[in-house]
Amino acid sequence: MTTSRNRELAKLLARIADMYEFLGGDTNRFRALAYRKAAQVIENLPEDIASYIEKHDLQKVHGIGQKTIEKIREFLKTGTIKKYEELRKQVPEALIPLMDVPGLGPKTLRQLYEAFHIQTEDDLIHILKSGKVYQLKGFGPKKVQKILHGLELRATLTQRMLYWEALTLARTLLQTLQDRIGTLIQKSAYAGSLRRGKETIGDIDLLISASPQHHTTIIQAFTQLPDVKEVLAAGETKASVLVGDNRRQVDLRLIQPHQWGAALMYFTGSKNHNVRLRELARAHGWKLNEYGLFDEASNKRLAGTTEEEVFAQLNMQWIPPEMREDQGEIELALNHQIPKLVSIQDIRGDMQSHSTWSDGSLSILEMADYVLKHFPHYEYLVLTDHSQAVRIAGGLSPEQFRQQKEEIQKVNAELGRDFVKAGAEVDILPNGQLDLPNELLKELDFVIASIHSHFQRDNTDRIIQACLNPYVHAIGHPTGRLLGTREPYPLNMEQIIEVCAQTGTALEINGQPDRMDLNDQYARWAREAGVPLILSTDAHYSSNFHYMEIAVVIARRAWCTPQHILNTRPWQEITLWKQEKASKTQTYKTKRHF
Ligand code: DGT
Ligand code: CA
Ligand code: CA
Ligand code: ZN
Repeated sequence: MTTSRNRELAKLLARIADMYEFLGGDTNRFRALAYRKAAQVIENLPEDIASYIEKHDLQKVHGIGQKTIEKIREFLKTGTIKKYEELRKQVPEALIPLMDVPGLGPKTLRQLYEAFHIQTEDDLIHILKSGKVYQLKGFGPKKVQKILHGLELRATLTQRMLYWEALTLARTLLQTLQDRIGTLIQKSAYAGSLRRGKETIGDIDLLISASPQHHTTIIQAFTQLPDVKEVLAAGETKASVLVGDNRRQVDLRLIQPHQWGAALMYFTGSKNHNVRLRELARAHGWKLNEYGLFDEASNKRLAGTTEEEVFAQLNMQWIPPEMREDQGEIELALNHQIPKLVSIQDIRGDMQSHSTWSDGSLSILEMADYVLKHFPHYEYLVLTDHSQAVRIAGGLSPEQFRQQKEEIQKVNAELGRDFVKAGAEVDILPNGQLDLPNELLKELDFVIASIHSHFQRDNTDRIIQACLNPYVHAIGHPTGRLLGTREPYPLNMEQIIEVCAQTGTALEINGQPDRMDLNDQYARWAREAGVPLILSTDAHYSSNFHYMEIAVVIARRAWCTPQHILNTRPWQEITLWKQEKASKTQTYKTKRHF
């Protein structure tokens, strides 16, 4: 089952709505509403739109108009909607992507466009900063500040990609090359910040090892890949291109097979890590570069075919790429103390996911089916729908959680195993209290508490109060940041980690591509303080379950072994851990007279 097409279509329909709204007028406003509604319906369909539209009457079941349905069929046939191409020509091109910036909807942009004829982002920033904008209705310093801040945050992501965007792009490109000229390729890999698992990626660095006689053909195949928009450079052993609508830069370097290991190390970086390695080599009278490890005096080649070989020659253990940041890993490798980092194989289940009961797109059975098919080694899936305070996400009342538990039991009976666990993502209210009573929390298999409101204020106390509840097992997306759109709320993370350690509360590493929350640095602090971590995807769509890779990469950058991650344990052990957590919390509260 795929919903990526649904999302693409939903985005396109929402864009059409944006265009109509920007153009303005009563008829257009009405059209915008219709398209926006269709976008919402399609985003939440339980199955691919192509098969869904054949089985169901979209007009009768969802109230989508005939005209819109025609557009959907057009998309399914052609991959685009002509009307959209028509409409976007009537809107200054540079303004279209700005419609996603918080505080800058299509209506606000139109207002600015009509008053000041802005055509570009620079025009907009100029007007906002000049003060002229205050003549307009509804524009005060607060709103202007918000927009400017949103534009700044956006800029960070137009210059760099999210980890997941880069990873999927790199894999697609390598796979296409493999399909087209696979027989010429000996080895291929992505290197650079992507291989190290950084949260944002400047450009993608691809390496291919192949016999020199094939280099020209490979470079040609690379520059002719389907999504290449511009070739920046193409030489004999390297090329740079811009790919896709976002024009992401991808560099390719061709490596001779015997130099593969040295090149992979060199182009993986980080720069600081490489500097340290070269120093170590020099101390032996050797030199290390992208071609190999050589004796300085005789120029004799000592190693270079594989990374392992180079590290071994330097008397070191192989270092996982996620650790190559010169933060102490070199010393560990010299002492043969590199930890065995957690991998996706160690994960026994997903700890946060949403079904159609709240804002997810799949039923509980569909979720379980998908997960069992794609992650056959998982032993459990924790369902954590929202609680009632989170209205826009269709949060559940205590009564609904109890009804949901019955459905979970039915699904588990059908699966013949206790696979789905009844959890909740309980909202931490503004006053720090929880949105569900303890009587219910007690009955649940796992409770994650998260903040979904009041992002401006310092939320340390709210989170600490949640930790003090014996039935709260973990804090979800602890900092609340959204890469590219929202800063973390003010938080004293040291204090939170301390309280988590004392009360036995776990912290989540949320694998959503724009959350990655906790980040690597905080996760490292948490690990060092003995705070258990849970890895989760926060899945709302079937494809989201694959975000576990993201959570794992953050944990690896934090040097976590399976032991540091709660969901590497069988469920029975988690049950025992929950009791431990409850009693630890009680002890802490007694000691502190809470
Ligand atoms: P990014 O692309 O900004 O996210 O970060 P990286 O780490 O991928 O950096 P990038 O693409 O400039 O280079 C990839 C790797 O290649 C980098 O981590 C280390 C290596 N490298 C590239 N250029 C140099 C250089 O001039 N000197 C050294 N020592 N290493 C380099
Ligand atoms: Ca790079
Ligand atoms: Ca590069
Ligand atoms: Zn949440």
